[in-house]
Amino acid sequence: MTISAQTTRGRGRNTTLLPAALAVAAALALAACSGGGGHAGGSAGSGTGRTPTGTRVTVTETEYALKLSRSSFTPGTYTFVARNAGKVTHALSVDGPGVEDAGTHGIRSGQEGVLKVSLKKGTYDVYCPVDGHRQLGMDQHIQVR
Ligand SMILES: [Cu+2]
Repeated sequence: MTISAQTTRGRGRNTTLLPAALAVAAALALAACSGGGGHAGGSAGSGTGRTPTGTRVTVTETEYALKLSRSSFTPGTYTFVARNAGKVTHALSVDGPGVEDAGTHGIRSGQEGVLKVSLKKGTYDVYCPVDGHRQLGMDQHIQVR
């Protein structure tokens, strides 16, 4: 991913010299911040001044299971959108390296909750913090690598 981004920007650099070089430096700084994990949303434009929202992951919640829209994760920013497709109130929490007790409020049936987290390499626990739901199966481990 990083390599292709640099190649694209490298072409621009040949046409104009100094401003383009500065733009490349800025772009690289931004790329370093966002961790290079999620190219889905943001890398198309110049990127300047945009707040990265990260890779969107939909989590469908039912009684009593979680279904994630993606199974492979690289370090970076993620926006988890928890969709309650069940009948009782659920919520979504993420726990792991650098992320402690991050969670949504209670999400009623048919509604959505949003949780933005920054993931590093390691194992994270994605679960529903409503009493007993985690033990009933609303619990998934994800590997970030
Ligand atoms: Cu729940």
